[in-house]
Amino acid sequence: MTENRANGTAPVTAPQHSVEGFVKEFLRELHFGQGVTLARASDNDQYLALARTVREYLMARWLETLRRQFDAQAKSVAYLSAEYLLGRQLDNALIATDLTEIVEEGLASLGIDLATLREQEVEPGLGNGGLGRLAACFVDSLATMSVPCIGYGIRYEYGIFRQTFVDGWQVEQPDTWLSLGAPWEFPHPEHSVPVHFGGHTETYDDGGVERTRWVPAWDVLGVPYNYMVPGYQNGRVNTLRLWSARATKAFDLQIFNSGEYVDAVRAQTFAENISKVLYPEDSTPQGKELRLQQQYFFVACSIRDFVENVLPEDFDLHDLPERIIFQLNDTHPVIAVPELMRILVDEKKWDWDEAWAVTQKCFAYTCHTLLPEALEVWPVELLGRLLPRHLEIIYRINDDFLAEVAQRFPGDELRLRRMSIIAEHPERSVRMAYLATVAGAKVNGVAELHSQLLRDKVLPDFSEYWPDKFTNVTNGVTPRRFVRLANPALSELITDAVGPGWVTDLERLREMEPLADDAEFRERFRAVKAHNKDRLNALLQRRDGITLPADAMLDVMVKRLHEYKRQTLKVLHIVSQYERIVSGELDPTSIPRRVFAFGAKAAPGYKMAKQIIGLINHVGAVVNTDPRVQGALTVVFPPNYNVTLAETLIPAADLSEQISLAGKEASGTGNMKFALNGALTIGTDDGANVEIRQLVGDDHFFLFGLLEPQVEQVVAAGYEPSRYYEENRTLRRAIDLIASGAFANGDRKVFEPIVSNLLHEDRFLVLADFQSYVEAQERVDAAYLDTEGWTRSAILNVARSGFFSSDRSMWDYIDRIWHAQPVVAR
Ligand code: 26W
Repeated sequence: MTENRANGTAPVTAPQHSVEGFVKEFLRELHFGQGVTLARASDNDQYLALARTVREYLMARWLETLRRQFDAQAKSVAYLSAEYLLGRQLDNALIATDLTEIVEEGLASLGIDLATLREQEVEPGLGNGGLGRLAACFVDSLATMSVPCIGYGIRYEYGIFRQTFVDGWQVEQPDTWLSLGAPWEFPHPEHSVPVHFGGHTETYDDGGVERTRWVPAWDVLGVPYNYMVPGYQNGRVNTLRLWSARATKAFDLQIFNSGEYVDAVRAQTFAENISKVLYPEDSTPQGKELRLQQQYFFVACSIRDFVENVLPEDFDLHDLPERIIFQLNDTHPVIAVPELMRILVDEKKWDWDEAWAVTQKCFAYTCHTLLPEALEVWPVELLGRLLPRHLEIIYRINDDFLAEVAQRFPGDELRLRRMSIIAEHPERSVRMAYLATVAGAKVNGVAELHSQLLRDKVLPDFSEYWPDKFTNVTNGVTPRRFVRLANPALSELITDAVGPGWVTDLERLREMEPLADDAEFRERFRAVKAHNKDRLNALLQRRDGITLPADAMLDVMVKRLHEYKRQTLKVLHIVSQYERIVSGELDPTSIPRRVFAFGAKAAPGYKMAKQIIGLINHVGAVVNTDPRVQGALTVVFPPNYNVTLAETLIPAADLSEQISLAGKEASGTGNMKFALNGALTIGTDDGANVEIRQLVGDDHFFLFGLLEPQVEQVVAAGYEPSRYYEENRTLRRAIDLIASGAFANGDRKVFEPIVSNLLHEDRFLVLADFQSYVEAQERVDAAYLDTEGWTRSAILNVARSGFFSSDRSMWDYIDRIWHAQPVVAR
């Protein structure tokens, strides 16, 4: 694909959809693409040739999609996201093209095992967690639904760090995902876009009108890299366009002129640093200059690209809202708002009001958090230095907005101060969520509870001011990757039960409900779980040398390590079970054997999170080897949890841990993946757990903990965690055991920060919810002993979770926010 605008008929045909057609093409790629013979080809050569062969099958569809879209002049969704956590591409492309069997057979005829080649692919980990994975699910759904969408983001050279453990402590390694070749990307340096930074602004007289121009100090080039986003067996391929920073010619000249050649070459990398590395912070933005550079870099490229390359040449920008909606994935791309204003007002010379009217219709904002510390603010000093014109534009937007508010609420000074986009304390800064809310046509949260709290707690003045602007779209996950691809055995069972249509119409899972009462079906369902556990066991052995005990309940908590998610609550439960066993209070043969599996990365600078990882590993080392436990409890923590590991871990799980403090987890999406794969949830009334429980039913969900309004009350009454410690013997003994150094070779200092945080601060009410959690876990144990009852619940979890397809989320966005249409084949 070379030219966005091209609408000529491309004489491109896919290779034959047959074993012979595939083998011929594969060998051609191996010989002419990789330059090796089969006899000499490494696994990596074979993988690269395979990837290129598979993408050839997608190419004609991609070109045809572009042509159709151009002809239809339809409205497109431009999803602006600083993160896309895509996962491996090969398998997804294979299921999208229905090539899996052909490829398996074709490779086998050459003596090659498809599974071996799959393992070669390093997933593009261009995201931190939920928000990045959601973006990947959404672009998958839009392609599958034939809705025109272009995903815009950053091609980080280093994605999320690779996590290793040294003596149980997290050590980060760089993620070199590009080092062995990147067969899924299409670079287009000829479509590079310049992006400017720094400098100053000046006004000038433009035939009697005073105008402003920005005189930037330096610039970089954004090089687009295109990725295919194949729809599921629908002949459609959308585009994900990620930007990579390069030094510009002008930039080169300026520094090369100084005569310091070697320094000049080195300085060039300064520009290229912009897309060098993904910030591994999750939920706590650090306000770093490079991060703001990244944000502006990718949105400036994206808007320029859409306006100049995607739209027809003679396009009247007044009609922009009919052709585009820029969806802001959290506040990270919000600088796009003043950028579009700058283009319209400074470059196109429109009136301010005219430009603002169009801009307000082109953006919508999704908020993904409730933690106050996760709401991005940029110091005015920094913003003004890096983007002086944008800061002026933000000031003007704020002035106009506050003038409007003052008219509606005369004399209400406090309200103006509360609603100002510019915060004065602790330092003058721009509240990006407020800017997004003022500029966006719609603002949405990501689960019912979250959207309600967003209205009532985070943006109350704004929701009072614009009640209709606020809406909810509950998150979803793509059934292609998280059921069809990740769980082939369950997929086959479901297809047997309800036919193949469920993959693109997930509510059809409902038709399975009656089968929960069918003993034979339950038997088959258990066989699927057992098979998936074997598959997980084999992977963990290969990957980490971990062996899982046979016939154990698999209890899984996988998500970023964050205090609000409360991995410590889970640890306290494990330690307490262990303590009760070794003290003789609990007979280990009286409870179902359990494997506690963790997966979690901690932000490298987040000390407490790293401590908690150390604690989990150290508890595991003791519990797993104590003979008194008799194998009743096993803790496993495979390092480097990522999308690829999730695909094997989630289908094997019996129990899903969703135990955040009520009111803190915006939605969660792992919770949905587990339910769809037949795990039961133990969870608080938080995020999308609320909706999961409503749908699957209370009898098939283990609810515990304070409800959100109760959390408020407990905190307001002056929460004292030490009281729970003193009053609850089980809790006290668990904490005392950690404090004693039992998990640190007797060293009491190692985990002292965790203990003292729990006893004296406990921001996330771990101790307050402990008893309720333990009781819920007792209900889990009892339920698990009733094998038939448990299986029935698991089947009902699958059957009733169709709502959590990201296809449904996309229809909701289309209805409530985008008003875009699918483009169907003509
Ligand atoms: C570095 C700054 C920063 C700040 C916030 C980075 C990343 C964030 C995100 C908002 C964190 C995130 O991923 N949020 C998650 O979004 C998911 C998708 O909507 C939700 O399911 C999770 O509940 C929410 O934590």
